[in-house]
Amino acid sequence: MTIRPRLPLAFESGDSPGWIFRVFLLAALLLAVPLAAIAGQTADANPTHPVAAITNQTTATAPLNDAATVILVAGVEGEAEYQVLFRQWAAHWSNACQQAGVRCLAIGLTHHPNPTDKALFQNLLQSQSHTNPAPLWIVLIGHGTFDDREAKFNLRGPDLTATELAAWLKPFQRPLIIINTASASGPFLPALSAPGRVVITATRSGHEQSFARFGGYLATALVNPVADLDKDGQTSLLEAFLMASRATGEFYKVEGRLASEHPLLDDNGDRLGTPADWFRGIRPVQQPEQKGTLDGLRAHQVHLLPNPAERQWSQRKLARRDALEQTIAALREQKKQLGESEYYARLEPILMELATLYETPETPDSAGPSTKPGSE
Ligand SMILES: [Ca+2]
Ligand SMILES: [Ca+2]
Repeated sequence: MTIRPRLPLAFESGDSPGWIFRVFLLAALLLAVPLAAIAGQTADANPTHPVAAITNQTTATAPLNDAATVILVAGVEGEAEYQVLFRQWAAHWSNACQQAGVRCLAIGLTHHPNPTDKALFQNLLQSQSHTNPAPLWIVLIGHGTFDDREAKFNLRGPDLTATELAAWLKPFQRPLIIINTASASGPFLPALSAPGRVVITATRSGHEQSFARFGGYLATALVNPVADLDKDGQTSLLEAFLMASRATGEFYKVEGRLASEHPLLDDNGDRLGTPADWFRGIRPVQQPEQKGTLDGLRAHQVHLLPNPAERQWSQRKLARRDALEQTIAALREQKKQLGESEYYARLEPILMELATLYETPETPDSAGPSTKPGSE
């Protein structure tokens, strides 16, 4: 199977089309050789991770990539209608994981007073690899509260504060994707924002305390091909966020109600979230402050269910590709200061490495050392 290079999101209309064409023509020529070695890869076994009172869902389709893990945390439902909804959303996630061959661990779907769900969650996080190049997804489904000082996710038993979760996640060097779909989840975004992480919240502040519907739309958008805006055969986390945010807005519009939730995404570690309506297609056209990088690039590199070509890549190789794309994005932001010739001089070796990466058959050591999330 041949993997085709994609035009990095970092490119925009200001880049010389002719120059980009030349580099990608070279990449295309390199790719004329079938990647026979990739076709011969065998699937990794999907490891199981038995933890008390946690559902461990094995997969029907084992992944070729190193294993990513999704931890679903279902909070206290309150009323019966929410129990039905939260379980539906969790089922959507579970099905998506199964389809993708991704390990899915769930907390809060079974009743057990001891240990508390909070303790289970903390122990489960501690037991996860802190350095695996594969992403660790943390998905909170439930209700939240905010008392003007601290946002909390409401668990059975003791609640979980944004500050506590931030402390638990501090030792992790691996890519983290943290999605809090609860009401009043906004303060989780600045608390958890860091380089190498994608943070999504259902609300833009702690004051949006009504039941949030965004989580339901996101759970169904994750593997929905309709959300695939750039038509590369896979729905990125950014694309799912955009679709779910727009569906959420549409719900309130159709109901004739004032929207009580405004989802945000942060993936550049600047503690500032970007809403969906600041994107045109998959490109951000506005940023919270006129400095630094835009949100969206990293989230567009993350796919719960990659297309068949990307499923052949190891996580280390994907991480290198993603890091090169991030470097291009950072370089592009310096284009004016650098001047055109210096900009293209610096761009060329990066694009050459990207082309070589696409051309090189997958071997255990071909991708080189893993990139640290913070360096991407
Ligand atoms: Ca896509
Ligand atoms: Ca941001």
